Amino acid sequence: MKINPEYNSKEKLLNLYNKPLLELVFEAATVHRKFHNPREVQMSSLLSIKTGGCPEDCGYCPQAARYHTDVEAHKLMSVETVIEQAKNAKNNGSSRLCMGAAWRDVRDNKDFDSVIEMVQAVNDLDMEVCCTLGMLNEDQAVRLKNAGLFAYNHNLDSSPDFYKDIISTREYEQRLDTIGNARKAGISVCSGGIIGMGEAIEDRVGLLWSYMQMENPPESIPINALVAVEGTPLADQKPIEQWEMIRMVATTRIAFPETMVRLSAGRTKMSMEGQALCFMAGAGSIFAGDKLLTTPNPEFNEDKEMFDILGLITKEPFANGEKPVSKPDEKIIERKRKEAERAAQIEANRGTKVEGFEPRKVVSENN
Ligand code: SAM
Ligand code: DTB
Ligand code: SF4
Repeated sequence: MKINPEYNSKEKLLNLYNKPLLELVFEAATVHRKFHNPREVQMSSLLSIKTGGCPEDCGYCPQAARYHTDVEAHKLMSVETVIEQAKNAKNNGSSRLCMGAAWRDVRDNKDFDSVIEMVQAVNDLDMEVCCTLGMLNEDQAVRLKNAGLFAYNHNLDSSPDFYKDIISTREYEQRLDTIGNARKAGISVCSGGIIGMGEAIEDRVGLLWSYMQMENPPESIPINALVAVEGTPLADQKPIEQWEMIRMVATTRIAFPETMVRLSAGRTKMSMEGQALCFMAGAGSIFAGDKLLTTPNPEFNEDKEMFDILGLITKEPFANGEKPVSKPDEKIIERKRKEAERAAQIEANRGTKVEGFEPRKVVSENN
């Protein structure tokens, strides 16, 4: 049962969201227990592999170049640093690593080759690898899949209507296309949204309704509360009450009984009791570590204490799907072959110095 047939209209979903809170939590907890082990919560880590400087205008995002925030633009992280960070995350109990890039879309260049190598390396560590890199075409999705990518994260963020108030540089339809491309390549889909951006409750339900209409709804739905960042258009947005987060998690759980509902951004503003109700209502994962992509998250020790107090246990990797096999990437092999050929040619040129003739010097390999 990918979606719950009892809630087959927007109106029914809206009534569900508005149910007396404890009734809603009880119903969600009942569904949760049928399909999941309620003690298990997955710890995932986020890693910003390419921070800031993004050309898009997502109103919530501190990484958009056009907003004046404290986030500085960096170039792509090295594969070695990613491996080191992934090992740290694994040692701290994370079974999944989500690598995020502040890109509008993926380009077929050396940076993408490096991301392919990152995916292969993290998959080799027996962690679920997730990427969120912006828009993706079918070929790129296939390369990621072959590298060993477990999931692709691409959020619809809100209802189609409210989306237009938040983002103008990318259409809702384009987001659906990217999700479709990941799906076609056989990658597990992670897609969710943000509450607290000034949307109506109908928009929260509208987001869920978009997923309900999919032939294959996401295996994973992250629910974020807006982290209002100074310098972004949504900086002065009033924080939502944690009851709203609990309602959104519970409604998502009931509507998508088999899906992993992730309690994502916004936990620093929640109490342990508020988070406990989210776990009760079906949240099966948190982001662990003191940083999300660029904004703060609860300290590792705080979460450890919360797990101990609530009797939660961490979820093992690949409980919801087999570990992908990493295959060699043809494009990288071909690029490395050409580079080696060029290097050999340069070497050979050095050896064929003819008396009275100076061979032309090669200034840069990238020319
Ligand atoms: N650039 C890629 C993209 O937009 O698809 C990937 C990275 S982007 C930061 C990933 C997601 O993080 C966004 O779709 C949004 O849902 C979430 N996000 C970004 N800024 C946020 C904020 N201030 N509060 C809550 N969620 C946020
Ligand atoms: C998702 O839905 N939430 C995560 C993950 N997918 C990539 C990102 C949250 C980002 C919060 C803002 C920041 O730290 O920059
Ligand atoms: Fe860029 Fe993604 Fe931020 Fe939008 S959410 S501005 S696409 S990094």
